[in-house]
Amino acid sequence: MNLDSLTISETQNNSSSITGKSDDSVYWSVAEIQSLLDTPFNDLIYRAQCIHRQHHDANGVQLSTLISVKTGGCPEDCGYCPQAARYHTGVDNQDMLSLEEVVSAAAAAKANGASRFCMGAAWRGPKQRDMDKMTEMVRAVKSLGMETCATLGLLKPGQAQQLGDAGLDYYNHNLDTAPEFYEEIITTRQYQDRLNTLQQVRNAGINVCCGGIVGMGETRLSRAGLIAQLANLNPYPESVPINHLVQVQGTPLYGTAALDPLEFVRTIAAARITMPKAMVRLSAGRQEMSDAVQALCFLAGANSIFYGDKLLTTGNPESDRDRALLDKLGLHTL
Ligand code: SAM
Ligand code: DTB
Ligand code: SF4
Repeated sequence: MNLDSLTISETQNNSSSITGKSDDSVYWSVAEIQSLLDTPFNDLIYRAQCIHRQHHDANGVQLSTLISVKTGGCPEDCGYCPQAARYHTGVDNQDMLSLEEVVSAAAAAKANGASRFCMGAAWRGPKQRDMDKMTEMVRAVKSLGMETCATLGLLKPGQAQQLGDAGLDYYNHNLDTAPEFYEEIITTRQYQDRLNTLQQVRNAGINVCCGGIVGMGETRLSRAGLIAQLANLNPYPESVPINHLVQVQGTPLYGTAALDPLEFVRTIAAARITMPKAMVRLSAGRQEMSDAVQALCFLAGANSIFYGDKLLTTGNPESDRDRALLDKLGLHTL
Protein backbone atom coordinates (compact mmCIF):
# COMPACT_ATOMS: atom_id res chain seq x y z
CA MET A 1 0.00 0.00 0.00
CA ASN A 2 1.14 3.52 -0.83
CA LEU A 3 2.21 5.14 2.41
CA ASP A 4 1.77 8.70 1.13
CA SER A 5 -1.95 8.50 0.64
CA LEU A 6 -4.43 6.05 2.02
CA THR A 7 -7.12 4.82 -0.31
CA ILE A 8 -10.09 2.53 0.16
CA SER A 9 -8.67 -0.95 0.34
CA GLU A 10 -9.65 -3.32 -2.42
CA THR A 11 -11.77 -6.31 -1.67
CA GLN A 12 -10.13 -9.02 -3.76
CA ASN A 13 -9.21 -12.31 -2.16
CA ASN A 14 -5.61 -13.34 -1.74
CA SER A 15 -3.99 -16.66 -1.22
CA SER A 16 -2.70 -16.39 2.35
CA SER A 17 -4.30 -18.66 4.87
CA ILE A 18 -6.41 -17.14 7.62
CA THR A 19 -4.42 -19.10 10.14
CA GLY A 20 -0.93 -18.11 11.18
CA LYS A 21 -1.05 -14.49 10.01
CA SER A 22 1.44 -13.06 12.40
CA ASP A 23 2.98 -10.35 10.27
CA ASP A 24 1.76 -6.87 11.22
CA SER A 25 1.34 -5.58 7.69
CA VAL A 26 -0.49 -8.59 6.32
CA TYR A 27 -3.37 -8.02 3.91
CA TRP A 28 -6.82 -9.22 4.97
CA SER A 29 -9.48 -9.67 2.30
CA VAL A 30 -13.12 -9.04 3.16
CA ALA A 31 -13.82 -12.70 2.35
CA GLU A 32 -11.24 -13.85 4.88
CA ILE A 33 -12.70 -11.64 7.57
CA GLN A 34 -16.20 -12.77 6.73
CA SER A 35 -15.08 -16.37 7.10
CA LEU A 36 -13.61 -15.43 10.48
CA LEU A 37 -16.98 -13.96 11.49
CA ASP A 38 -18.66 -17.15 10.26
CA THR A 39 -16.42 -19.37 12.43
CA PRO A 40 -18.13 -21.35 15.23
CA PHE A 41 -18.33 -18.98 18.20
CA ASN A 42 -16.11 -21.03 20.52
CA ASP A 43 -13.38 -21.34 17.89
CA LEU A 44 -13.49 -17.64 17.11
CA ILE A 45 -13.29 -16.54 20.73
CA TYR A 46 -10.55 -19.07 21.51
CA ARG A 47 -8.45 -17.81 18.63
CA ALA A 48 -8.98 -14.17 19.59
CA GLN A 49 -8.11 -14.92 23.23
CA CYS A 50 -4.89 -16.74 22.21
CA ILE A 51 -3.80 -13.77 20.10
CA HIS A 52 -4.80 -11.37 22.86
CA ARG A 53 -2.59 -13.20 25.37
CA GLN A 54 0.41 -13.14 23.01
CA HIS A 55 0.35 -9.36 22.84
CA HIS A 56 -1.41 -7.96 25.91
CA ASP A 57 -1.87 -8.29 29.64
CA ALA A 58 -4.68 -10.88 29.67
CA ASN A 59 -6.51 -9.29 32.61
CA GLY A 60 -5.76 -5.63 32.02
CA VAL A 61 -8.29 -3.00 30.92
CA GLN A 62 -7.53 0.65 30.22
CA LEU A 63 -10.04 3.20 31.53
CA SER A 64 -10.59 6.18 29.28
CA THR A 65 -12.78 9.15 30.15
CA LEU A 66 -14.51 11.25 27.51
CA ILE A 67 -15.42 14.89 27.57
CA SER A 68 -17.38 16.87 25.04
CA VAL A 69 -15.46 20.14 24.69
CA LYS A 70 -18.01 21.54 22.22
CA THR A 71 -21.48 20.04 22.02
CA GLY A 72 -24.23 19.96 19.40
CA GLY A 73 -25.05 22.16 16.42
CA CYS A 74 -22.86 20.15 14.05
CA PRO A 75 -23.38 20.82 10.32
CA GLU A 76 -22.75 17.18 9.29
CA ASP A 77 -25.48 14.59 8.66
CA CYS A 78 -24.10 11.41 10.35
CA GLY A 79 -27.29 9.35 10.69
CA TYR A 80 -26.41 8.01 14.14
CA CYS A 81 -25.41 11.27 15.76
CA PRO A 82 -27.42 13.19 18.36
CA GLN A 83 -25.20 16.25 17.82
CA ALA A 84 -26.11 16.93 14.19
CA ALA A 85 -27.99 20.27 14.06
CA ARG A 86 -30.44 18.94 11.49
CA TYR A 87 -31.91 16.25 13.78
CA HIS A 88 -34.12 17.14 16.74
CA THR A 89 -32.66 15.12 19.54
CA GLY A 90 -32.97 17.43 22.55
CA VAL A 91 -29.18 17.83 22.90
CA ASP A 92 -28.40 21.31 24.29
CA ASN A 93 -25.77 23.11 22.26
CA GLN A 94 -22.78 24.17 24.29
CA ASP A 95 -19.96 26.46 23.17
CA MET A 96 -16.40 25.44 23.74
CA LEU A 97 -15.55 24.68 27.36
CA SER A 98 -12.89 26.73 29.09
CA LEU A 99 -9.39 25.40 29.72
CA GLU A 100 -10.16 25.30 33.45
CA GLU A 101 -13.30 23.18 32.96
CA VAL A 102 -11.42 20.66 30.85
CA VAL A 103 -8.43 20.45 33.17
CA SER A 104 -10.60 19.96 36.24
CA ALA A 105 -12.58 17.21 34.47
CA ALA A 106 -9.33 15.51 33.49
CA ALA A 107 -7.96 15.73 37.02
CA ALA A 108 -11.21 14.25 38.37
CA ALA A 109 -11.06 11.44 35.81
CA LYS A 110 -7.49 10.67 36.84
CA ALA A 111 -8.44 10.68 40.53
CA ASN A 112 -11.26 8.28 39.65
CA GLY A 113 -8.80 5.85 38.04
CA ALA A 114 -8.76 6.78 34.32
CA SER A 115 -5.36 6.84 32.59
CA ARG A 116 -6.59 8.24 29.31
CA PHE A 117 -8.62 11.36 28.53
CA CYS A 118 -10.38 11.89 25.22
CA MET A 119 -11.66 15.30 24.13
CA GLY A 120 -14.43 15.35 21.51
CA ALA A 121 -15.95 18.24 19.57
CA ALA A 122 -19.05 18.44 17.38
CA TRP A 123 -17.33 20.04 14.41
CA ARG A 124 -16.92 19.09 10.78
CA GLY A 125 -13.36 20.08 11.59
CA PRO A 126 -11.60 22.66 13.77
CA LYS A 127 -11.06 26.29 12.74
CA GLN A 128 -7.74 27.97 13.56
CA ARG A 129 -9.11 29.77 16.62
CA ASP A 130 -10.40 26.40 17.88
CA MET A 131 -6.95 24.93 17.36
CA ASP A 132 -5.38 27.53 19.63
CA LYS A 133 -7.69 26.48 22.47
CA MET A 134 -7.42 22.76 21.70
CA THR A 135 -3.63 22.78 21.79
CA GLU A 136 -3.74 24.51 25.18
CA MET A 137 -6.12 21.83 26.45
CA VAL A 138 -3.98 18.99 25.12
CA ARG A 139 -0.85 20.48 26.69
CA ALA A 140 -2.57 20.89 30.07
CA VAL A 141 -4.11 17.38 30.13
CA LYS A 142 -0.81 15.84 29.06
CA SER A 143 0.95 17.64 31.89
CA LEU A 144 -1.35 15.83 34.35
CA GLY A 145 0.37 12.64 33.22
CA MET A 146 -2.61 11.27 31.28
CA GLU A 147 -2.64 9.74 27.82
CA THR A 148 -4.35 12.25 25.53
CA CYS A 149 -6.75 11.66 22.67
CA ALA A 150 -8.85 14.12 20.65
CA THR A 151 -11.62 13.69 18.11
CA LEU A 152 -12.32 16.94 16.32
CA GLY A 153 -13.39 15.84 12.83
CA LEU A 154 -11.56 16.41 9.54
CA LEU A 155 -8.12 18.00 9.83
CA LYS A 156 -6.63 20.50 7.43
CA PRO A 157 -2.94 20.38 6.51
CA GLY A 158 -0.78 21.42 9.45
CA GLN A 159 -3.43 20.88 12.13
CA ALA A 160 -2.31 17.35 13.06
CA GLN A 161 1.23 18.64 13.54
CA GLN A 162 -0.01 21.40 15.86
CA LEU A 163 -1.81 18.80 17.98
CA GLY A 164 1.23 16.53 17.98
CA ASP A 165 3.49 19.40 19.03
CA ALA A 166 1.14 20.05 21.97
CA GLY A 167 1.58 16.45 23.16
CA LEU A 168 -1.42 14.67 21.64
CA ASP A 169 -0.86 10.91 21.89
CA TYR A 170 -3.80 9.68 19.76
CA TYR A 171 -6.21 11.24 17.28
CA ASN A 172 -9.59 9.52 16.96
CA HIS A 173 -11.26 9.57 13.57
CA ASN A 174 -13.51 6.65 12.72
CA LEU A 175 -14.24 5.07 9.36
CA ASP A 176 -17.57 4.15 10.98
CA THR A 177 -18.61 1.40 8.53
CA ALA A 178 -17.72 -0.39 5.29
CA PRO A 179 -17.34 1.76 2.16
CA GLU A 180 -20.42 0.27 0.46
CA PHE A 181 -22.69 1.04 3.43
CA TYR A 182 -21.17 4.41 4.26
CA GLU A 183 -23.31 6.57 1.98
CA GLU A 184 -26.47 5.28 3.61
CA ILE A 185 -25.21 6.77 6.89
CA ILE A 186 -23.31 9.96 5.97
CA THR A 187 -23.44 12.12 2.85
CA THR A 188 -21.70 15.35 3.91
CA ARG A 189 -18.21 13.85 3.96
CA GLN A 190 -16.68 11.07 1.92
CA TYR A 191 -14.82 7.94 2.99
CA GLN A 192 -11.74 9.30 1.25
CA ASP A 193 -11.93 12.53 3.33
CA ARG A 194 -11.64 10.37 6.42
CA LEU A 195 -8.69 8.44 5.02
CA ASN A 196 -6.97 11.73 4.19
CA THR A 197 -7.32 12.92 7.78
CA LEU A 198 -5.96 9.61 9.05
CA GLN A 199 -2.96 10.02 6.76
CA GLN A 200 -2.26 13.48 8.18
CA VAL A 201 -2.42 12.06 11.68
CA ARG A 202 0.07 9.35 10.67
CA ASN A 203 2.38 11.82 8.99
CA ALA A 204 2.43 13.95 12.15
CA GLY A 205 3.62 10.95 14.17
CA ILE A 206 0.42 10.76 16.26
CA ASN A 207 -1.05 7.34 17.06
CA VAL A 208 -4.15 6.56 15.02
CA CYS A 209 -7.37 5.75 16.89
CA CYS A 210 -9.83 4.53 14.28
CA GLY A 211 -12.81 2.21 14.47
CA GLY A 212 -16.48 2.15 13.72
CA ILE A 213 -20.05 1.50 14.76
CA VAL A 214 -21.88 -1.81 14.73
CA GLY A 215 -25.67 -2.20 14.89
CA MET A 216 -26.60 0.38 12.25
CA GLY A 217 -28.54 -2.16 10.17
CA GLU A 218 -25.43 -3.36 8.32
CA THR A 219 -24.92 -6.95 7.22
CA ARG A 220 -22.24 -9.27 8.55
CA LEU A 221 -20.48 -8.70 5.21
CA SER A 222 -20.36 -4.96 5.96
CA ARG A 223 -18.97 -5.63 9.41
CA ALA A 224 -16.26 -7.68 7.68
CA GLY A 225 -15.77 -4.78 5.24
CA LEU A 226 -15.22 -2.31 8.08
CA ILE A 227 -12.69 -4.57 9.83
CA ALA A 228 -10.88 -5.13 6.51
CA GLN A 229 -10.55 -1.38 5.95
CA LEU A 230 -9.11 -0.93 9.43
CA ALA A 231 -6.80 -3.95 9.34
CA ASN A 232 -5.46 -2.99 5.89
CA LEU A 233 -4.42 0.49 6.90
CA ASN A 234 -0.66 0.31 6.77
CA PRO A 235 0.18 0.20 9.60
CA TYR A 236 -3.13 -0.75 11.18
CA PRO A 237 -4.40 1.65 13.90
CA GLU A 238 -2.81 1.52 17.33
CA SER A 239 -6.29 1.96 18.80
CA VAL A 240 -9.59 0.57 17.50
CA PRO A 241 -12.84 1.71 19.13
CA ILE A 242 -15.73 -0.61 18.37
CA ASN A 243 -18.95 1.25 19.16
CA HIS A 244 -22.40 -0.27 19.42
CA LEU A 245 -24.93 2.18 18.01
CA VAL A 246 -26.59 4.15 20.79
CA GLN A 247 -30.04 4.78 19.36
CA VAL A 248 -31.09 8.35 19.97
CA GLN A 249 -34.62 9.52 19.26
CA GLY A 250 -34.66 12.09 16.45
CA THR A 251 -31.73 10.57 14.54
CA PRO A 252 -32.47 8.70 11.30
CA LEU A 253 -31.08 5.47 12.78
CA TYR A 254 -33.44 5.52 15.73
CA GLY A 255 -35.60 2.39 15.51
CA THR A 256 -33.00 0.30 13.63
CA ALA A 257 -33.60 -3.41 14.30
CA ALA A 258 -31.57 -4.55 17.30
CA LEU A 259 -28.40 -6.49 16.57
CA ASP A 260 -27.81 -9.84 18.28
CA PRO A 261 -25.21 -8.98 20.97
CA LEU A 262 -23.13 -12.00 19.97
CA GLU A 263 -22.57 -10.36 16.57
CA PHE A 264 -21.03 -7.44 18.43
CA VAL A 265 -18.76 -9.87 20.33
CA ARG A 266 -17.76 -11.52 17.04
CA THR A 267 -16.80 -8.11 15.63
CA ILE A 268 -14.54 -7.46 18.64
CA ALA A 269 -12.91 -10.86 18.10
CA ALA A 270 -12.30 -10.12 14.42
CA ALA A 271 -10.70 -6.78 15.34
CA ARG A 272 -8.42 -8.51 17.86
CA ILE A 273 -7.37 -11.27 15.44
CA THR A 274 -6.65 -8.94 12.52
CA MET A 275 -5.00 -6.16 14.60
CA PRO A 276 -3.16 -8.13 17.29
CA LYS A 277 -1.22 -5.29 18.92
CA ALA A 278 -3.94 -2.63 18.85
CA MET A 279 -5.88 -1.50 21.87
CA VAL A 280 -9.38 -2.72 21.04
CA ARG A 281 -11.85 -0.48 22.80
CA LEU A 282 -15.29 -1.63 23.86
CA SER A 283 -16.76 1.82 23.31
CA ALA A 284 -20.30 3.24 23.04
CA GLY A 285 -23.32 1.12 23.86
CA ARG A 286 -22.26 -0.50 27.14
CA GLN A 287 -25.15 0.98 29.08
CA GLU A 288 -27.50 -1.31 27.17
CA MET A 289 -25.16 -4.33 27.47
CA SER A 290 -25.36 -7.00 30.14
CA ASP A 291 -22.32 -7.85 32.27
CA ALA A 292 -22.21 -11.22 30.50
CA VAL A 293 -21.92 -9.66 27.03
CA GLN A 294 -19.23 -7.27 28.25
CA ALA A 295 -17.34 -10.21 29.78
CA LEU A 296 -17.48 -11.95 26.39
CA CYS A 297 -16.09 -8.78 24.77
CA PHE A 298 -13.11 -8.88 27.15
CA LEU A 299 -12.65 -12.57 26.40
CA ALA A 300 -12.74 -11.73 22.68
CA GLY A 301 -9.87 -9.27 23.16
CA ALA A 302 -11.30 -5.89 24.18
CA ASN A 303 -8.93 -4.16 26.58
CA SER A 304 -10.31 -0.68 27.10
CA ILE A 305 -13.61 0.91 28.05
CA PHE A 306 -15.00 4.41 28.39
CA TYR A 307 -15.28 5.12 32.07
CA GLY A 308 -17.46 7.81 33.63
CA ASP A 309 -21.19 8.40 33.70
CA LYS A 310 -21.36 10.01 30.27
CA LEU A 311 -19.94 9.43 26.79
CA LEU A 312 -20.24 12.70 24.82
CA THR A 313 -23.98 13.31 25.13
CA THR A 314 -25.39 9.86 25.95
CA GLY A 315 -25.14 7.71 29.05
CA ASN A 316 -22.45 5.25 30.07
CA PRO A 317 -22.54 2.84 33.03
CA GLU A 318 -21.97 4.49 36.42
CA SER A 319 -18.36 4.22 37.62
CA ASP A 320 -19.51 2.09 40.56
CA ARG A 321 -21.11 -0.44 38.27
CA ASP A 322 -17.93 -0.61 36.18
CA ARG A 323 -15.70 -1.06 39.20
CA ALA A 324 -17.99 -3.87 40.38
CA LEU A 325 -17.81 -5.50 36.95
CA LEU A 326 -14.00 -5.32 36.82
CA ASP A 327 -13.83 -6.74 40.37
CA LYS A 328 -16.19 -9.57 39.52
CA LEU A 329 -14.04 -10.50 36.52
CA GLY A 330 -10.74 -10.04 38.35
CA LEU A 331 -9.64 -7.41 35.83
CA HIS A 332 -7.17 -4.70 36.77
CA THR A 333 -6.73 -1.28 35.21
CA LEU A 334 -3.92 -0.29 32.87
N1 SAM B 1 -17.27 15.39 15.13
C1 SAM B 1 -16.14 14.57 15.10
C2 SAM B 1 -16.26 13.47 14.07
O1 SAM B 1 -17.35 13.05 13.74
O2 SAM B 1 -15.22 13.01 13.62
C3 SAM B 1 -15.80 13.94 16.44
C4 SAM B 1 -16.88 13.48 17.38
S1 SAM B 1 -17.91 12.13 16.83
C5 SAM B 1 -19.20 12.17 17.98
C6 SAM B 1 -16.91 10.69 17.17
C7 SAM B 1 -17.47 9.35 16.84
O3 SAM B 1 -18.47 9.00 17.79
C8 SAM B 1 -18.16 9.14 15.52
O4 SAM B 1 -17.29 8.97 14.45
C9 SAM B 1 -18.95 7.87 15.77
O5 SAM B 1 -18.16 6.75 15.42
C10 SAM B 1 -19.20 7.90 17.28
N2 SAM B 1 -20.63 8.08 17.57
C11 SAM B 1 -21.34 9.22 17.47
N3 SAM B 1 -22.64 9.01 17.79
C12 SAM B 1 -22.76 7.70 18.10
C13 SAM B 1 -23.85 6.87 18.50
N4 SAM B 1 -25.09 7.36 18.61
N5 SAM B 1 -23.61 5.58 18.78
C14 SAM B 1 -22.34 5.09 18.65
N6 SAM B 1 -21.29 5.81 18.26
C15 SAM B 1 -21.48 7.10 17.99
C1 DTB C 1 -15.55 6.70 19.63
O1 DTB C 1 -15.26 5.86 18.75
N1 DTB C 1 -16.59 6.62 20.44
C2 DTB C 1 -16.66 7.76 21.30
C3 DTB C 1 -15.34 8.49 20.98
N2 DTB C 1 -14.83 7.78 19.88
C4 DTB C 1 -15.33 9.93 20.80
C5 DTB C 1 -17.88 8.60 21.12
C6 DTB C 1 -19.17 7.84 21.37
C7 DTB C 1 -20.30 8.82 21.26
C8 DTB C 1 -21.63 8.21 21.58
C9 DTB C 1 -22.75 9.15 21.41
C10 DTB C 1 -22.74 10.33 22.33
O2 DTB C 1 -22.54 10.18 23.55
O3 DTB C 1 -22.99 11.45 21.86
FE1 SF4 D 1 -20.90 16.03 13.68
FE2 SF4 D 1 -19.16 14.19 14.48
FE3 SF4 D 1 -21.78 13.97 15.05
FE4 SF4 D 1 -20.96 13.61 12.56
S1 SF4 D 1 -20.40 12.35 14.34
S2 SF4 D 1 -22.73 14.84 13.20
S3 SF4 D 1 -19.30 15.09 12.43
S4 SF4 D 1 -20.41 15.50 15.79
